[in-house]
Amino acid sequence: MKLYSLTLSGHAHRARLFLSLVGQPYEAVEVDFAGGQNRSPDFLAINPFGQVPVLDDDGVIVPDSNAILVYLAKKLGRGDWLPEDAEGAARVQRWLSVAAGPIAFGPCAARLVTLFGAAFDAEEVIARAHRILALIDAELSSRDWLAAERPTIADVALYSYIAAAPEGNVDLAAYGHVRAWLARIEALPGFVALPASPVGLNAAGGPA
Ligand SMILES: N[C@@H](CCC(=O)N[C@@H](CS)C(=O)NCC(=O)O)C(=O)O
Repeated sequence: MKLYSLTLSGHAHRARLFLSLVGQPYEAVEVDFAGGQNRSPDFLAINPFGQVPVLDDDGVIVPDSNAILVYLAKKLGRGDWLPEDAEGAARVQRWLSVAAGPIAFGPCAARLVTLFGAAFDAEEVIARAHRILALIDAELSSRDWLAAERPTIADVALYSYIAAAPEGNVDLAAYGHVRAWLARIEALPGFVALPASPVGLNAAGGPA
């Protein structure tokens, strides 16, 4: 398997994290965004959206981080990470939607402002991040994992941008249940971290 990736991308990290958690060997191909490779004809042929991550499983091309998580869980027969039953699958899907919605437009967008100078309204995306974090914290007050009695791809999908939220000036201090859940994910065998960047609340010398 080949994964087209970008080291600092939280979306790509979701895929790398899950590949590692399930012990699936793969070749990581770093896409040169600064050089415009994601807009090159070759890359647009595999993902017309010009985005990473994209999985190439021996010619089966799967763009989109959440689609990759679903594909891998199904392909590798990992029903422990993605339940087969209707209720279990729906519980997971609910959180994949959260990952593609309020997480992408909240903590992910806030980090894009500090890390890449994205033209979002920082105050608005930070406020959006806090709204979804408060909801997730309440959900995690009564259970260890988001969608089941054990970790699923729902936890993988939400992890990266919540762990990196301080880089977008989103303080996690008020969300004790979320921080405990992050630590549970980080303790899983095969966990790999999203490389830290010294921006936002993690900036050397204070918030930036
Ligand atoms: N829905 C996609 C979003 C992926 C995404 O936004 N990737 C960013 C990097 S974090 C990207 O490639 N952006 C380049 C662009 O949109 O031009 C997914 O879940 O994979």
